[in-house]
Amino acid sequence: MSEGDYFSTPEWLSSLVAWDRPGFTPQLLMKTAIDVAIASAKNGGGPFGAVLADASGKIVEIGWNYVVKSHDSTRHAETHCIRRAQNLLNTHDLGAPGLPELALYSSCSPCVHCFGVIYWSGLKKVLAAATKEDAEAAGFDEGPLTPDMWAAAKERKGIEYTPCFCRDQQALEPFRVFAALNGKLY
Ligand code: AZG
Ligand code: ZN
Repeated sequence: MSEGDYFSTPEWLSSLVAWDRPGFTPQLLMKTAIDVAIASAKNGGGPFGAVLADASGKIVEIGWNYVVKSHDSTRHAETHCIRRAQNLLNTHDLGAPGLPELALYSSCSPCVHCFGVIYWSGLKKVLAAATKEDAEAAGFDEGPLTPDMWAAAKERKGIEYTPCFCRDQQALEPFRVFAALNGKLY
């Protein structure tokens, strides 16, 4: 399968992630999402990463931004992670009874497109490090997402959103790496 394939994991990412190891703290899970974002930026992807973990702190799936390389405007990190997890777990509903409680750790606040994907994914817990403003300062268009939309997602679907989680922890490094490598903005 090619590196651009949706469901395969390139070597430059599989070796970076500690799969199947419970006990990761939320801080370590976010660090992993940021490390995925940095690796993505260094390997021709966009500077965004996401990790889906269960309540024991075990990584279930990862996603990274590969919009430009894969000619796919929907291939944002969070959307990629959710689609891979749904494929892995054989369900369209990541909140289905019988599944472990799952949380999405994103290196950056989800854009309006990923917000929509999260809304219908069944996920109930989302944490993000860098902010919409950080992504926009780096040149990305995050779309017209406002805080009241997260409030509506909580009210209608019970989705808990935690912004600025570990924002101090290297959260801007993916953007710095991407800029230093003259990554293509879109
Ligand atoms: C993006 N924002 C986030 N959070 N994630 C991605 O993959 C993106 N691509 N463009 N803006
Ligand atoms: Zn997005």
